[in-house]
Amino acid sequence: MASQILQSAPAEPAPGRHEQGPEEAARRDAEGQAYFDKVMAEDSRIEPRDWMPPAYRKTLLRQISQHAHSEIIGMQPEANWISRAPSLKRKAILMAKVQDEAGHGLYLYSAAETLGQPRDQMMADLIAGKARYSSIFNYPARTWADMGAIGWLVDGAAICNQVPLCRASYGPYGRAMVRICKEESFHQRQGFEILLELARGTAEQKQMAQDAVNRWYAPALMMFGPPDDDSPNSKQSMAWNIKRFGNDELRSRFVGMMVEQVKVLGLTLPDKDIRFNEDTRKWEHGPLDWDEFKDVLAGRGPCNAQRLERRREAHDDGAWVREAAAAYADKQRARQAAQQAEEIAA
Ligand code: FAQ
Repeated sequence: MASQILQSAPAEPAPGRHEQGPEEAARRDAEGQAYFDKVMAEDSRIEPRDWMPPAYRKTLLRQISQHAHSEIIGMQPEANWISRAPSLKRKAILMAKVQDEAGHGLYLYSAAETLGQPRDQMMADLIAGKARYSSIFNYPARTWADMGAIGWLVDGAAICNQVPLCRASYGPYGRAMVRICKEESFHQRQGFEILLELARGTAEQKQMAQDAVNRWYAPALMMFGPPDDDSPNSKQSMAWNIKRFGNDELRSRFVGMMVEQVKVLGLTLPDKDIRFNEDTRKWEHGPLDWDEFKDVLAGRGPCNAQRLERRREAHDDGAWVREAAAAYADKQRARQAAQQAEEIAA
């Protein structure tokens, strides 16, 4: 079904065909809109060269680029602990995890580029402080137990939020999410295992694990975004089959998962109001500090300035790599062109 639809997809005009008359442009837009509506109704997929409403493109670019930036900035709290991990094995695991996050950023920047935004521009917006990234990465990682809490709670929340995105209506985004979610599952397990080992260790180690869970719990719940009543984008994103569930629904599911897992850890969640509402069949949690969330989004979180500064330094430090890669690509192109010219002449 999906492939049948895609075969008849009206494409964006080919390069050089932009100077069409207003009538042709209107006809193309009407055909494109009809096709787009059909894809949405059939819960199928839009691909990069298909016609799409400008607002759909803009929403996807917003969400995918923010998501990519989150993965890249999200490397910092954990990268900071690689050299201090308590054993060679822990260092190797943490290094692999942080590298995975870099990979996620790359898949997502690639997906965003298919919407027409150059990667350089996205990166420039991030380092200029104009782009958003997830609120969660503006909190400090104070102890080794924070590596456990980040893996268990932050990657756990990311999985809960992102598994439904594997079915996002935009093909490149949905496909990138499949691999990302598989890797996030490994990340969550490793975080859980760090906490489990600490929780089964000395009284001090158990306390360190509990303290980390206490500090990361509420920020992890806020990762799902503002309550539905205060979420300007959810309704349209759900109508376009980008988001499949509202922020509150996913937050409630996450709380339900954590309630069970924390028992295995022998720790507690710092929330005395958690309960399962038999009438709504949903998990409920205590109040969250949405003023703090807004402050973090406005750049006033505990680590906002530090995270951006580090990102700028890393960008500057990487300039020679980008220059070398560009010079290599130029050389390859020149070599190929010379080879082709030789073949034609022969
Ligand atoms: N942080 O109308 P909504 C990870 C903004 S990856 C910052 O509800 P929407 C892996 C939102 O952008 C974590 N800003 O928005 C990892 C909007 O502002 P705008 C990232 C937030 O898009 C683990 C405004 O508030 N995951 O953790 C946040 O429908 C460990 C109104 O909100 C994704 O990006 C927030 N938490 O729903 C990596 C998943 N929440 O743009 C390293 C994909 C909301 O209008 C280490 N994204 N805002 O100016 C999504 O699912 C959605 O974009 C939401 C927000 C759910 C984040």
